[in-house]
Amino acid sequence: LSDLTDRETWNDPAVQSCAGLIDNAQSIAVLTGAGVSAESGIPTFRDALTGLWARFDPTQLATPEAFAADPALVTRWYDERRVACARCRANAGHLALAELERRSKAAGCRFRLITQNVDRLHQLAGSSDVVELHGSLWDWRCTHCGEQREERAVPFAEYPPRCHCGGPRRPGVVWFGEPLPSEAIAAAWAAAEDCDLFLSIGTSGQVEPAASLARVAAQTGARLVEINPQPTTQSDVVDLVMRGPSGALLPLVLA
Ligand code: BV8
Ligand code: ZN
Repeated sequence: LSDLTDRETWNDPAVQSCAGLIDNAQSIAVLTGAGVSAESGIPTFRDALTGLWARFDPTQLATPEAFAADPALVTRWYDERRVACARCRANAGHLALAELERRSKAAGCRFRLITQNVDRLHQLAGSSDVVELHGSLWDWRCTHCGEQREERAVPFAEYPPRCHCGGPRRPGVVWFGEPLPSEAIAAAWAAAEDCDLFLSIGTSGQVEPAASLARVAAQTGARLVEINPQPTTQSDVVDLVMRGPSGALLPLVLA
């Protein structure tokens, strides 16, 4: 990210206009992806991946078929991510989004944070009622009796971890090919339709149905802002682009 530290690449006018859009908004929807956790040290899906990720494509491991074929391998991969995440702290971008929620609500502006991330760093930063489109790395569910619990102790002692009923437990995330939780998708769609300002932050916009939210917001007349060091699938529909890291740009917007 070093080449993004010089001021001109942050195109200051964009920071000011984003702040202006926020001040005038009546309803704000934010969609975040792995990029907002990058500055916390959590590798994104499309970065050069470390650990198990170097040898496996997440779309091959994050599937019900992979778990059925090799529950030990898949749960070991998720446990590696839990161990890495357990050491991570929320970064300035997460904290700025929690602050934006507080300011919006104090100003009578509706606000909804929708995330594709499964690390729960938004909640750690103080964001409340986060819509988790893809579940959480910390929730684990028994595939026999269905009992689901948040598990924070790392690492697991065995793979797959077992329920007291003896059944293998799986991570409470949405795998590729699985439907998103109906209440999460309904809340996200409603927020995208209701908002007059949609912030797409740290997502490459390649996973559906999450990637359609920006277009839903655009169709109902919202202004769209993209915060990302790279172009994305949504760059052509956004009104304002901020080409930089969210951990540096968001605090500037709220300054
Ligand atoms: C479903 C949990 C149907 C698990 C995840 C062919 C075409 C189109 C769609 C499909 C297709 N084949 C299959 C599909 C559907 C599929 C899909 O979209 N596949 C993709 C790969 C093509 N979708 C599904 O399967 C979904 N379910 O459709 O079900 C259905 C309906 C009814 C009944 C039965 C079935 C389920 C999708 C959810 C999958 N689970 N996560 C886990 O984590 O292990 S997805 C996972 O990957 C993440 O949650 C996230 O959503 C996605 C990664 O995307 P990003 O977050 O955008 O991250 P990425 O690395 O891509 O990009 C990072 C960005 O950050 C980059 O742009 C980078 O520039 C930027 N960045 C980097 N640093 C910073 C930064 N930005 C800001 N600041 C920085 N510092
Ligand atoms: Zn059980």
